[in-house]
Amino acid sequence: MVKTYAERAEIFQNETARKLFQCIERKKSNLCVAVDVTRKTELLDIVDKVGPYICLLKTHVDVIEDFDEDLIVKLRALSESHDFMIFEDRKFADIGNTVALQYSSGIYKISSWAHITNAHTIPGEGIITGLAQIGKPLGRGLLLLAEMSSAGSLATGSYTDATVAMARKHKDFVIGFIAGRKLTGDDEDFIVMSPGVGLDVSGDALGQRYRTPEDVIVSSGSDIIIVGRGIYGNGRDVVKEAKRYRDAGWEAYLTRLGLLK
Ligand code: UP6
Repeated sequence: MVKTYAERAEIFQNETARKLFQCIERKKSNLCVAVDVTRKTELLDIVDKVGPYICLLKTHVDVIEDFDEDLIVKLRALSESHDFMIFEDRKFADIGNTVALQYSSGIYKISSWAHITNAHTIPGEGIITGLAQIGKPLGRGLLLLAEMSSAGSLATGSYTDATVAMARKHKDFVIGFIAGRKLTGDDEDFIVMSPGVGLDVSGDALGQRYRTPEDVIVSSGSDIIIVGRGIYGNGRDVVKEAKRYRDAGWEAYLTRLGLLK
């Protein structure tokens, strides 16, 4: 039996995972929007527009040219007023001691504002323990990159399996995976977020590959669709596109539950 988001909100030890599932259920949205723009005002404008339709905002804070503290204050205010959580897609990839510093310090102080961040598993388990030292006391959640959407990704097969094994050892902090599909059985629960989702094109010129919400959620058992340029790219109407992807993601979820068709 496929569990509902509301049922899964009860299962997780991690506070961020529980809150995310509650938010998904409240807003009837499994849409995470990835806003990869380089100016603060542009980022805030898009987030304000799509905020009502998303459960999660994914940032790449290091691409913002005019980053300052005020951006974080405003993003947090939007996260409160529109009711969504924040995921900084930092893709940490170093030894535990270094990632702990990168997570807590420097210009961005990611751990102080991002509910969720993520890490590659290439360095081994120390990357999780390093990030957990900072994030766990704050109630944050970590996603492991078990697969990637880009062509020729090396995160496949035994690498993906070893990543799942690492997650199982840190269930209080690791809440799930970046992957194209559900990686575990129904007896254990991890959140799967899938990037590389688009309804109109099949890829970009730099190796990105797109699949539809139906494909990732119904056929592959993923939980959250991550959509970037499909919503804000090419002068698109961001509100219209956010609603379109929210509806497509929710319809796919209802189909997976057997409530549609
Ligand atoms: N992302 C991927 N694939 C991965 C992991 N992360 O595309 O395997 C991230 C990118 C980008 C977003 O860093 O922020 O998801 C996808 O954006 P797009 O929809 O505009 O292609």
